[in-house]
Amino acid sequence: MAVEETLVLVKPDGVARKLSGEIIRRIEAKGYSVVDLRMVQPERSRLEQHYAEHQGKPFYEPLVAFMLEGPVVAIRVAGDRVIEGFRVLAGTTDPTLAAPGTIRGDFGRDWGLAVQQNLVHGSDSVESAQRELGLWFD
Ligand code: RTP
Ligand code: MG
Repeated sequence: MAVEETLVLVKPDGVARKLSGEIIRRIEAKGYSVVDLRMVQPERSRLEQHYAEHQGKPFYEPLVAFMLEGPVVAIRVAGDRVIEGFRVLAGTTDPTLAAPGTIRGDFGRDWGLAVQQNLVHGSDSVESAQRELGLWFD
């Protein structure tokens, strides 16, 4: 057993489309535990820290602008190998390419929307999870 914690964000598109409950349902159906949860209207500085690794990339500014469009739901999720496991539940970054059965594959929209509108974020390593959980939860 490798019990881990990860940060899941329901991004502004997921909140606006009222998919937060469905996303939490899938997390719990997989057997993971919701340990903490809050709705946040992030300020730019928090997003700059969250996405520090992407600064300078072409999609960075559109990504930050998109994340400022509305509230996000931040979820602390615990479970065995949950960091990797949630990313499998989410599906690959581009919703067009995400497999059916995944959150992005089932609900991600293809009609002219940018890749950043992909419903969820999940931490990608133990180090990222610790850093991101510290950023979104006190
Ligand atoms: P996330 O961090 O949100 O869980 O997603 P990820 O690991 O699958 O993707 P990552 O490479 O970390 O990128 C972070 C977010 O930036 C947006 N993105 N847009 N080419 C593009 O327009 C592009 N590439 C990435 C997505 O919102 C992605 O989730
Ligand atoms: Mg990432």
